[in-house]
Amino acid sequence: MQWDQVWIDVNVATMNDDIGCAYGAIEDAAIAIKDNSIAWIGPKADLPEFDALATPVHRGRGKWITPGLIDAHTHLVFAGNRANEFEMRLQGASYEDIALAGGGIISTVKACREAEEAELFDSARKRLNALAKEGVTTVEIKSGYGLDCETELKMLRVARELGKHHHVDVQTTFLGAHAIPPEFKHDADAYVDIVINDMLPKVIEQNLADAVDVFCEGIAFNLEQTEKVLTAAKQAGLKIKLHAEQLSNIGGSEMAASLGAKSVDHIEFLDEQGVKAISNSGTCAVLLPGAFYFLRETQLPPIDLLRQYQVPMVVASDFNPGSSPLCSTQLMLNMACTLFRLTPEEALKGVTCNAAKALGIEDTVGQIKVGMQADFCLWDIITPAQLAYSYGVNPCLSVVKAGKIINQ
Ligand code: DI6
Ligand code: FE
Repeated sequence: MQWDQVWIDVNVATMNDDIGCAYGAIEDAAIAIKDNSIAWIGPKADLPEFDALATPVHRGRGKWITPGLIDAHTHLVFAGNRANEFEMRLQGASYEDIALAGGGIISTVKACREAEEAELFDSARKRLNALAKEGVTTVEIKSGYGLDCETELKMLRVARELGKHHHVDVQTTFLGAHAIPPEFKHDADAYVDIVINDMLPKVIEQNLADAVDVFCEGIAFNLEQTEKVLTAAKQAGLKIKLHAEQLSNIGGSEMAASLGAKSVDHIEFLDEQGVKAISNSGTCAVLLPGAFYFLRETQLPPIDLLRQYQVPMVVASDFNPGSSPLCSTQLMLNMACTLFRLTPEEALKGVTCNAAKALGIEDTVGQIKVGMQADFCLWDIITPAQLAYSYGVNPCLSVVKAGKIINQ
């Protein structure tokens, strides 16, 4: 066998369901890499003979390997911060009160419109570095703090550039319909027309987005407006997803499911009918415990129903300056378990195989399986549950991205 590198003395949480045990675990395993992909994975005892003199062999000293982590929902590109609103909320103002008074998303919009592209890039790169150090190898980044054509395109360009200059793969999402901009305060429909007829064609022409998202909510876009945007995006061949049922239930998830959305995100207020709908359409449920925690929400997402209807559950940071200024995918593993009562295995699926599904990239990443891209992390842990159990001392020892060992 001719391989580019081999890993031995490792336990591997493949996250491959076909293996038929928790975490798809293979203890005392070996992994062989060829041309950036997994060429062989299995018990070390079964490893075919290979030219050990010509092949770099890495030893994991009995530690665990998992797929590279995937953060499937972030708003990583933004300017400024909203610490003042945090203080207001601690004095009793609600997230919705602040948004309705012209703060919230709109205050970040003002900062982003003023920011130079280079400034947005530099701050976003720092955040991406923080995620990468924790083992993230793929991240989704949304626009949505521009709300005018120029700034939305600027945000997406920054997100695309980050992907080109960083080992972390970036999936970009156009979220032009994130909030109603002040200029259209009394005519949201006119803004939706601009999103569809002005912004979306440019986003597509410049190949700036892999998917389109909308904030479907009482304080943002209604069902009809949301459907228009998602339908236009779908017709243009883009993947679609939705911020839905975060603060109330207005049926966004069901509508998104009927259009074949990859995911519905937040979904604290999703009911059984909605869960059935997303289950039937193969739509993933993206859980965002950071926003739940930071906004001190009390309505829990319907975890038992999601389990009952076998909806793939995803865990993501929703990293953003307003509702989840918590730049840590590892922290989300812990919060998904403590706040939402996911098992550590469910949480880890949420940042690996299921996160890949939500992004529509499950054929290349999210599991350690022959033929998939060689994206994985070596962790200083003796049981996979430790990834969700403890937080603060980063257990990430090594990151391999597309077969390359990353020094960071
Ligand atoms: N829901 C959220 O939690 C974020 N966006 C959204 O639609 C919040 C974004 C922000 O407050 O800046
Ligand atoms: Fe979000």
